[in-house]
Amino acid sequence: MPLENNNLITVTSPLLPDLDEFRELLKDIWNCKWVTNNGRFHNLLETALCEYLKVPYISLFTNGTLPLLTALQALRITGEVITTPFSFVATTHSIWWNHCRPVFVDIDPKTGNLDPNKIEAAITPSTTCILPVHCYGNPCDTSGINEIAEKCGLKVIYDAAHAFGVEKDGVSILKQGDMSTLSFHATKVFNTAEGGALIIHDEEMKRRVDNLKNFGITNEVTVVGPGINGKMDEIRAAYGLLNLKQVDEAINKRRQVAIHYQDALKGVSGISCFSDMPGVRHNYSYFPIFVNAEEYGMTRDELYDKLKDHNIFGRRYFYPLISSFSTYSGLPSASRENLPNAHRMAESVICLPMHHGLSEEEIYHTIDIIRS
Ligand code: T4K
Repeated sequence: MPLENNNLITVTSPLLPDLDEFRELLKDIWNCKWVTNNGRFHNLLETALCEYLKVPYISLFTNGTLPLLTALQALRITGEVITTPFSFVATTHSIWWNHCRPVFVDIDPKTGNLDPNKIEAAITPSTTCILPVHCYGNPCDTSGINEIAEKCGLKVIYDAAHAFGVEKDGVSILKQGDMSTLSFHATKVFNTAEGGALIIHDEEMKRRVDNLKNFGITNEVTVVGPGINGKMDEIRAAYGLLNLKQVDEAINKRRQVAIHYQDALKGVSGISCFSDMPGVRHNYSYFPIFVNAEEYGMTRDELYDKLKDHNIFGRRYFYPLISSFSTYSGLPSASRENLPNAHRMAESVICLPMHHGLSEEEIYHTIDIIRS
């Protein structure tokens, strides 16, 4: 773990609050001595995020994995859950931790997201839920997914860990499905160092989720269910409040980085990237490129290593596929033949450095290495 990484170009870098302003908020916390359990900054951040994200209810968590676990609990999901293999392991682990069985369905190569056309064939009498991911912040085909869910009586939980602030046709994509989860990890567009949230559509469910993340406690002498401890503390909430003030500026800077990459890589044979999706306000959380080894004259891994040799640390998100890990590889739906598009994407992707702090020099250094 480098103490100073100034000469490295990393895949991301956390958006940090202004230190003086953070010190002032820390003084407030020190003075009132209320450091967690629904404190003032926690409640202020919930209100501010509802306003920013244009959603009715939010429940803050200590990371982006606990909201996934809690959403499955809150909706009492059992049996089989249809999901994507092309994600971070937390998505599938949350299903496993709830003693449910993940069923992998292939992705759409145009978006990297669960392909609705392939979902119905995977539904069995045990299926109760679909858990798609808005991968890289690209919105899923929510109408296709919702149509199947309605027809078959399934719940939908969107893992929106990458999709902070993403809108489609002017509406937050967090409004889709029964619930959506967010991650506020340091590597995300909006971060509280560690943190996360669950987006909820009604007051009764908000109460249930708040209760589940506080051990199931309703008052000093009553515990109504086997809850967990998922509460966000005051220090992270204060950090989040300050970061929220600068997140739009950070997204704008990310957009500029994306434009530079898109323009400069357009003509490079064997390198492709996603096209802009019509009507989508993107957050540019990642910038994946896909390497066609034959056309490019170098494999994905050779390019990845070459970038590293020049101190540019991209990441192969999401390689290997979740379905390839030993916990899941024995499942029938994990077979390679069932997931051709996911394998192709996992084997060709490199996420290039993408964050608010990249200089033009760093962007063009990366582009030059890819072009050379
Ligand atoms: N669902 C999805 C779809 C997700 O992608 C994730 C998490 C989750 C659910 C679960 O949310 P959380 O429970 O994590 O909140 C990262 C993150 O740990 C993880 O949050 C994220 N997805 C996943 C895609 O990526 P790594 O292993 O890539 O992180 P790391 O430590 O290698 O950092 C990457 C680069 O970021 C470093 O090279 C430098 C930079 N960095 C990182 C940290 C932590 C910094 O500059 N400062 C930092 O403090 O996993």
